[in-house]
Amino acid sequence: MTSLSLKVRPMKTLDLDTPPRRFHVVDRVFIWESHHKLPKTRLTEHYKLTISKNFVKMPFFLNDRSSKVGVIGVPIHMGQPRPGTEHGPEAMREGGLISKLEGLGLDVEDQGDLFLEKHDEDIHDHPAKNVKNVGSASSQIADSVYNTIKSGRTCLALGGDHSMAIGSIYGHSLAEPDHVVIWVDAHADINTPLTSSSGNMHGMPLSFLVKEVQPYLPDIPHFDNIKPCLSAKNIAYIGLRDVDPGERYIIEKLGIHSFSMTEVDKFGIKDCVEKALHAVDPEGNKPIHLSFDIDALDPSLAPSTGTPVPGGLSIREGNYIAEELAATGRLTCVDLAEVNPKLGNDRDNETTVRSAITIIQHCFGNRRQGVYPKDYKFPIPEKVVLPMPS
Ligand SMILES: [Mn+2]
Repeated sequence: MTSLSLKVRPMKTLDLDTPPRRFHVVDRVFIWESHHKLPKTRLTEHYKLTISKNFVKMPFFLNDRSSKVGVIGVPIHMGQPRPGTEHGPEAMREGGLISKLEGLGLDVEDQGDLFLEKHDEDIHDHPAKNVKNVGSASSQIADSVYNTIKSGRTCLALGGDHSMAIGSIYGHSLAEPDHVVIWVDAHADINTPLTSSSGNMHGMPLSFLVKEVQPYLPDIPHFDNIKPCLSAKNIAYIGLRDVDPGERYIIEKLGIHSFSMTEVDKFGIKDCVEKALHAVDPEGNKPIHLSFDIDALDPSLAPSTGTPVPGGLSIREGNYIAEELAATGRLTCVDLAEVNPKLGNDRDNETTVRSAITIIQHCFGNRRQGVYPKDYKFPIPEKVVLPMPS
């Protein structure tokens, strides 16, 4: 067995002859869940340990919640004008998502697609389009995400356009009021109905959710069930590269943490993820909501999406974000938005769905170094009994 020396904050060093059996990582700090050498009274606490460089050799196991996933299909398209995002969940399932998650040793409960209420008569004189449809869908999504998280599962919400995040983040907040949000996207999606030039609500979800933005919103009918539930300081963006003037203004005014592609280029993805996690939750103990817009990735990796912007994240950067968030052990809800199988040709579709599935797998415990499930049995040959020599 490897010998490890672990520093327990603030000052004690433990010399261990065996590595910890289970652990998870919080912002580069490992929380070690149990070890026979610790006095019993102290086992109830979580020890914060700085870790030796040997950590990559240790097994990575998911905790209780992260090993159980509840999948919800959110076939919403009313937040934007291009038909097709309602087929996103179906495309990801057909791409083998569920069996790939099960292959990671996860307990997966696929709840199917939400049957979203459809209102043929929406409101036409509001600066935001389809408020009635998006409003009623949002409360359905919120209920479903709330129930999934309350049942002890990590929620995976498959979009659907990004207006889905109104409901998923609000539902998450009902279950875990303390949660923080990492928003990975080419766009900031924090337009108010008054700053948006298109009126498409997939560019506005955060404006309805952030408390400090509320004074700048006009009345939004049919949104009575959705309440602002986020503080500006609990959001961090990664991947931005197409931000409207009103959005940039509000990001600066409220001091929202933002790691645009410029910061990704300048500091590298490792620093951006580390800083983003630290910015939203310096203590490293809050539940995390990842809202991942597939258009955060470069269009070469995700061509089948409504608003592609060149110069996006590589698949390595996307996977890294996902791996690091999973490693916190605090990822409680993941949105994967804006896959639109009606855009582009078959090959574009395949590429987009493959990228989306890869990102999701890394959110749920897959690691590029390789993984094995907790109950993995290494095959050994049956014992051969050799005849005794006569
Ligand atoms: Mn988006």
